[in-house]
Amino acid sequence: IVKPINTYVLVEKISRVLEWQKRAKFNVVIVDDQQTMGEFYKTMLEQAGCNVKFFKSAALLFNSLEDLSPDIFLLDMNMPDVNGVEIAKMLRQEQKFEFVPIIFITAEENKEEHLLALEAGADDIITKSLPIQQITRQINHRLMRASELKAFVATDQLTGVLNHGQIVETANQTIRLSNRRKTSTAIAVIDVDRFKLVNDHYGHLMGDKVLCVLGQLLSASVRETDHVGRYGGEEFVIVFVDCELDHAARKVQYIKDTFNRMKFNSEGTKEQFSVSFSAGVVDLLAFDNIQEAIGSADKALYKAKEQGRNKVIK
Ligand code: GH3
Ligand code: MG
Ligand code: MG
Ligand code: MG
Repeated sequence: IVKPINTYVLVEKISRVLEWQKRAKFNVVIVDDQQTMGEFYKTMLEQAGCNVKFFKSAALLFNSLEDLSPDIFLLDMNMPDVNGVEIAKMLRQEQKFEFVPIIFITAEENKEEHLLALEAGADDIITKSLPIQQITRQINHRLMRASELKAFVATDQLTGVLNHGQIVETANQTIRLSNRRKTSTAIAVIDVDRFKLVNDHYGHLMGDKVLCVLGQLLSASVRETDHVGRYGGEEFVIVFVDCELDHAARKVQYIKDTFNRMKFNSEGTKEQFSVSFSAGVVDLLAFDNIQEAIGSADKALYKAKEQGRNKVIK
């Protein structure tokens, strides 16, 4: 039984008590058959800076599922048509939601029921009898952990840029978006020149250092909305969002010159040396998928290598 609550007064209080970090706008999906309950959590989380979608039944949720990319699901357990445990099972079968945290907020106190929910794929069970501050803190904690994990899984550990899987996925999303909006997006494939020699002359650790510096230089040189990833080995990819091919090529040329001017100090051989890279740049709009685009950028890159390296070709 839910007591009537003055949502707004309570929300005010909670936001002040929690001093919720607003750094990220999290997407929250709530499923609860009770309008008051759902709206209560919705308002509370919106006050905390989240984007919230509230559904009153499983059917309504599954109707919109394709368009959702939630950072967390908050599910009620007992609902008249399809209950929360069944919803959790179905969500866990979708690859897209495999790792999205599922929290049950429920009046159900029966531990057996809780166990079933956990087995269905839930991460936390929170009972509605808990103080509201406790509930919100638990949700917040789960969101923070999930976003840390997501960032960790997406990152290349040597260089700090996106890893192979993530840059490919991000580039594919960008292709779809720019095709729909008819905006220009360019992609650059960058390959360090004669990198094998760097390893052979100065050692693998020095090679790693060079890759790390290049990754940082690339990240620092592009816009916040662009994407940098390590495609593999000594190859990097940059996705220039909302950017004409010519502009992207000039930008890569500029980064190339900056990189080439950098001096590395080899402790082993007491030598100073510099490194160059070659790059191929193409317009993403000309391609349906990222594999084709990268293939074409690779061809341009190959030309740059043939023409003596330390070059950018579009
Ligand atoms: P090119 O100018 O034609 O690109 O010559 P290259 O020597 O750069 O090309 P090649 O593909 O022959 O060599 C790439 C080298 O990069 C070989 C591989 O051992 C090295 N490499 C790949 N990943 C790493 C890494 O994570 N760290 C280090 N230190 N070396 C790496
Ligand atoms: Mg209910
Ligand atoms: Mg290579
Ligand atoms: Mg190379």
